[in-house]
Amino acid sequence: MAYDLYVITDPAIARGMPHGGIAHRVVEGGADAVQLRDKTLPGRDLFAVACEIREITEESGVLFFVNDRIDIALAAGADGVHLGQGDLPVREARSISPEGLIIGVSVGSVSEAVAAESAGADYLSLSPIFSTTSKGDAGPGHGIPVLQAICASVTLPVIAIGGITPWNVPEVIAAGAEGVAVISAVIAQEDITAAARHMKAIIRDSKERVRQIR
Ligand code: TZP
Ligand code: MG
Repeated sequence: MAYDLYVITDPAIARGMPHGGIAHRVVEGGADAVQLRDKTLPGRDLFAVACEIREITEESGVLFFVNDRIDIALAAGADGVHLGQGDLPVREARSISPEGLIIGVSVGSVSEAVAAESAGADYLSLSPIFSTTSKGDAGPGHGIPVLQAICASVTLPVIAIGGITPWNVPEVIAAGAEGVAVISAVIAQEDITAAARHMKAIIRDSKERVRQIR
């Protein structure tokens, strides 16, 4: 499972580009995973968009996640669901999921990370690592030391999210992150495909540097 470049869709940040258009462009730019995140769409519309992204990602073997809504993830045949600390608990999500559904969980501390791992999560995201304006209630960034502490405390892959840019990817990967999840650094850019490609190259180089050191 590759989580190197994980892109979250948000039409408001992509200057009105619809979810499907964003997904199409980031897949072309080499994204490893796409997450559909929309807190405004009614369930039926969210389901239609999820089916569209499922098709786009399936053709290229890109992982597809739905934020918050395990019902939509299951109905659309997504690879997984991404749950926050206020969403359905991992154990309950697991109990209603078919085998193989990937469950990602947002965490903000070592204790939340350890709890999510023992509850059966498949990957974790430290949220937010840096401050961001893309999520109103994200709160202050936890910083690199918390990322390092979480990576040292769990065996699950940890993805960093919040305020990630091409400039801070190297320190995030060096701290132990398996990948980065981004909104604005990719989808707020004029050329979304090129921005994804650039980000992916930086992640690949950063991982290569870490491999050489270890
Ligand atoms: N969850 C935690 S921070 C965040 C989400 C969805 C927003 C990340 O957006 P950006 O633009 O990459 O900082
Ligand atoms: Mg959530």
